[in-house]
Amino acid sequence: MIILNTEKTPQVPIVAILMGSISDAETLEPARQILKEFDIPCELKVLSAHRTPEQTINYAKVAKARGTKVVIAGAGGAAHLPGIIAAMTTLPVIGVPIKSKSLNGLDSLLSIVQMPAGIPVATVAIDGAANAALLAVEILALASPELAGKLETSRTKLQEKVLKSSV
Ligand code: RP5
Repeated sequence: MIILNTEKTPQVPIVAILMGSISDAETLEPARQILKEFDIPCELKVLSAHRTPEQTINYAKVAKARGTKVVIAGAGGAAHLPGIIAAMTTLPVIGVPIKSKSLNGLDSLLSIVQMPAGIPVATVAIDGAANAALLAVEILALASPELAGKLETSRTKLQEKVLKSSV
């Protein structure tokens, strides 16, 4: 059973939200919001596969031992961050391709999605931070009936919202 929010002890980041640059933070904000709604401790960190390769590798190497269960990694352009994280840990890694200025995120998408066999990165849509967080919740819910229940409620609310939007 995954232990979720414990107020008295320092929070282990159950989900790590990593980004290649602070310029990605706004795009990844929906992921932070959703994890907050599900009461899942997370931490946000800027780590670049290219600009801070050693720190990135070191972070990935110890993430599992720290208690992190899922990594969300957003990056744009030559978006190697999710791939290098996935290479250095067996934690599930969810990649978020960030919309880039020059190629509208197609570069980011292809960089993240085309991983070689053996090192998976679950890739969501361009700027798909919300789905990255929900996928992380779904993974965590496998070991948490409480979270699974919250997910069911969330789906029901979504259905109601869609049905109500009909005119
Ligand atoms: C990538 O390069 C980042 O993930 C970001 O999306 C992109 C541009 O970074 P900045 O030049 O805005 O720092 O590493």
